[in-house]
Amino acid sequence: MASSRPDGSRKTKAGDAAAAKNKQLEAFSQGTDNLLTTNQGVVLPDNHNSLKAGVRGPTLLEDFILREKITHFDHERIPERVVHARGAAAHGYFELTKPLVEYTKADFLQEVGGRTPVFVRFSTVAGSRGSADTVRDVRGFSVKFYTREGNYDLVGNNIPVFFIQDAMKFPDLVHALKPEPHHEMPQASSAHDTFWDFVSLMPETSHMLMWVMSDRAIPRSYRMMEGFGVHTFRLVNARGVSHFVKFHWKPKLGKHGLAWDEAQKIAGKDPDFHRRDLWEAIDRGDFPEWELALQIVSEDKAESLGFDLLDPTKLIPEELVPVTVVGKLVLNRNPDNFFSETEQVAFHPGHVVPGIDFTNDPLLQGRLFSYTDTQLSRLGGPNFHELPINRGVCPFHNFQRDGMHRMQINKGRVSYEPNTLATGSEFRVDGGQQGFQSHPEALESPKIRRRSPSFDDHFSQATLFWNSQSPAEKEHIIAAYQFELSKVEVPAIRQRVVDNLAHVDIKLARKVAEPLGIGPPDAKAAAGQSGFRESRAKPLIEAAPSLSMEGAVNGIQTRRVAVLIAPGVELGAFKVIQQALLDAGAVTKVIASHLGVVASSSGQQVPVDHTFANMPSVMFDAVLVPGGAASAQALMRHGDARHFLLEAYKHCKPLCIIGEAIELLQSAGLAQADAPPPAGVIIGTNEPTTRLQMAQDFIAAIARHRHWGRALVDEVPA
Ligand code: HDE
Repeated sequence: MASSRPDGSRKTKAGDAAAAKNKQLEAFSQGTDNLLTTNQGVVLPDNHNSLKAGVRGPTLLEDFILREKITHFDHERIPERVVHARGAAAHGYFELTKPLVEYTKADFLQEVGGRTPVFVRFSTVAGSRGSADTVRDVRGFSVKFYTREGNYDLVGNNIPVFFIQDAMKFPDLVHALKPEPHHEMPQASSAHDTFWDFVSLMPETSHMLMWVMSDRAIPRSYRMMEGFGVHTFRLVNARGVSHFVKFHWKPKLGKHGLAWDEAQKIAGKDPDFHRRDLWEAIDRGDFPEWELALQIVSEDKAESLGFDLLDPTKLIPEELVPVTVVGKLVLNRNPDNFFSETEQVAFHPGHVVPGIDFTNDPLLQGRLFSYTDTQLSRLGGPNFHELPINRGVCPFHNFQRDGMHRMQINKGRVSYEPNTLATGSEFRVDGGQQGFQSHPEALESPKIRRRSPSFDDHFSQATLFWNSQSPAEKEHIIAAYQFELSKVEVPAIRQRVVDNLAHVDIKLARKVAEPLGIGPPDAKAAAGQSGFRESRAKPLIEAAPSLSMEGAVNGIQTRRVAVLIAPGVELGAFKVIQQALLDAGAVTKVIASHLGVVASSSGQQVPVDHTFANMPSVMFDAVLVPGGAASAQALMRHGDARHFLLEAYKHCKPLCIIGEAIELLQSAGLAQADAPPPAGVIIGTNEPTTRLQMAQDFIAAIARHRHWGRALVDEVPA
C-alpha cells in the first residue's frame, strides 16, 4: 500500500500522478455484490433473525452474529467537525497552465500540463452535519493536492478575509456564532443575539461582516463561487527567494448568488440543494472548473500596499495587484462513499510542500496548531493520515509508530534514528537537498502579547467593499443587516452594530437602523467602546469592481430552466427554445400538475419530469411558459402553477412567456399589453419567424443570472 517505490525515488510521471490517487483508493474499495459475512468472514446463515431460545424465547448472548452487527452499528458515528461540519466533496485534478519556476520550487507548480490529483470539500461553517445548504454563511473551499512531494492542502473560504485577526479569538467567535448554548438555537444562522453581541464589540469584524451580509454568503452553487486562501502565504523558489502570495479560485461559470427569500425557502424544500447540485453536475459530465489565480507581491512591494499583509481582515484589491492565472481545477468524479471520503478527509493548512511556506499572520499561526489537534478527537487517534482519502501518493516513512488504528506494518527492529542497525536507503535522513526548508525569515523582537498597530484600521476595507457594490447589491446588504438585526432581541446590541456601521458608511448605517426600533447610528458611541481603533488608512482606491458579483456574464451552462405545461400546450416555439437552451448547455425540466405525459394541442405526448409541488420554482434559474389557450387556462386555474411563476418573478429570474401564457402575468398586474416587458421577461408569440430571436433573448437574460432591478417585485406575495 503506502510508501516506497522500489528505486527509492519520489517522482512519478505527471500523467501517472493524476491517476495515482484513484488507483490507490481502488485498492481499498469494495462493491456490494458478495455473500454477506461477519467482519471475520464467516458467511451469514440468515440476516433477519437473531438466535433465540425457541422461536418465542429470549435472544441468546451467544449470538455473535447479532452482537457484532449491533456493536458496529452502535459506534457508527464520529464527532462532527466543530466548524464546517456540513460539506460535500469531489475528486478531480489540478493542471498547471503557467510554470511558476521563478517563484516556487514546488514540484507540482513547475511543469505546464502537469496534473495533480485533488480532493475538494465545500462546506458551510455554522450548521451541524444535517443542516441546510443555503443558509447565510461563509463557505469553506478546501483543496487537497496529492502532489509527488507530499500532500498540499489549501484550506480556504469563499470570502477573502476573516472576522478576526488573532487565533486567540477564534473559540469566542465560534461560540458566539453557533447555536446559543442554553437551548441550542438557532441552527446554522448568525441571526441571533450572541453573534451580534460579540461582533459589535469587535470592530475588526466589520469588513468580513459586509461580505457575509452580501450575496456572497448565499451562493447559487458551489460551482459558482470564488475561493480564497485568505492568509498571505509565501512562495519560495530554488534560490531561496520568497514572494508573498494570495491564492484565488475563479469559477468558470461565474460568481452568482441566490435571493435571500429563495435561499430560505430552498433550506426547507431541498436542504441538500448545493450538495445535490455538485453531485448532479459531475454525474452528468458537466465537470465544475476553477482557475487558480495568484497575486504575487515582492517583499519590497508589500510595504506600499497601505495595509499589513499579515492582517487576515484585509485583501489586496485585484485593481492594485492583478491576479495571474496559473492553472485549472477540474472536479470530475463523485466520491464512492460519503463517510469514508468526505467525512474522513482531514485538511490542514500546515500540510505544505517545499516551495510553499507560511507567514506570521497570527490567525494562520493558530490554525497550524488546530487542524491536527481537532482530527485527534474527530478521527480517534494519530493515524488518520493512513485513511485512504488522506494518504499521500508519494512514499512516506519515518519512525512514528503505533497508536490507535495503526494500519501500516513497519518491518525490522529499528524505530529510531540515528542507528546502525537498519540497512537500505529508506532510513536515510535527507541532507537538505529535497527536504522542506523553512524560509529563514530574520526575527529579532521581544516576546510580546499585543496586536501590531499596523492591524488597527478596521473600517477602510469595509468601506471599499461597500463602495464597490452595485445599487442592487447594496440593497441586499441593507436588507440582510435589517433581517439579522431584527432577530436580535436586545436593542442595545442592535444599536451597537449600527453605531459601528456608521464608521463604514453613514448612509448604510442610517438605512439599516430605520426599521429596527432603535436610535440613529451614533459613530461617537462606537468610538467610545474599548477595542475601537481610530486609525483609518487612506485607501489607495475608492472602489474595486472585482469585489462586485454583478455584471459577470459567463454563458448559461448547467442553468436549470423550468418549462410549465398543461394539456393543450403548443409545441412550436417551445421546442425551438428548448433546443436552443440545450445547445447552450442549460438543463430543461418539464413541470406539470402530475407525472407521466401531457397531451399537446397537436395530440403529441410530452413527458413530464416533475410536478409543481415536488420541484418548486426555487429549484430553477429561469422559467419558460409555452403558449396554447387550453394550457394557459389550466395553468391559470392551478394555484401551484401560478405561484411557481410569480415566485420566479419575485426572485428576479429570467422568464420567457409565449402567446396566451401572458395571461398568467397580466392577471397578476405584472405585465401590460401596451407597455414594455419587465426587466428579464421575454414575451413572444408562437409565430415561427420570431422563435429564434426569442430563444436568443431568453439565453441572454439567463446569462445575466438575475434581473434585480425588476419592477413590482415587492408587491408579489412571497
Ligand atoms: Fe478553520 N477549522 N479555523 N478556518 N476551517 C476547521 O478543522 C480553525 C479559518 C476552514 O473541509 C477545523 O478539520 C482555527 C480560516 C475550512 O474539512 C478546525 C481558526 C479559514 C475548514 C479549524 C480557523 C478556515 C475548516 C474543524 C482560526 C479560511 C473545513 C474541523 C485560528 C482560510 C475543512 C477541521 C474541511 C475547519 C480551526 C480559521 C477554513 C477546528 C483555530 C481563516 C474550509 O481545526
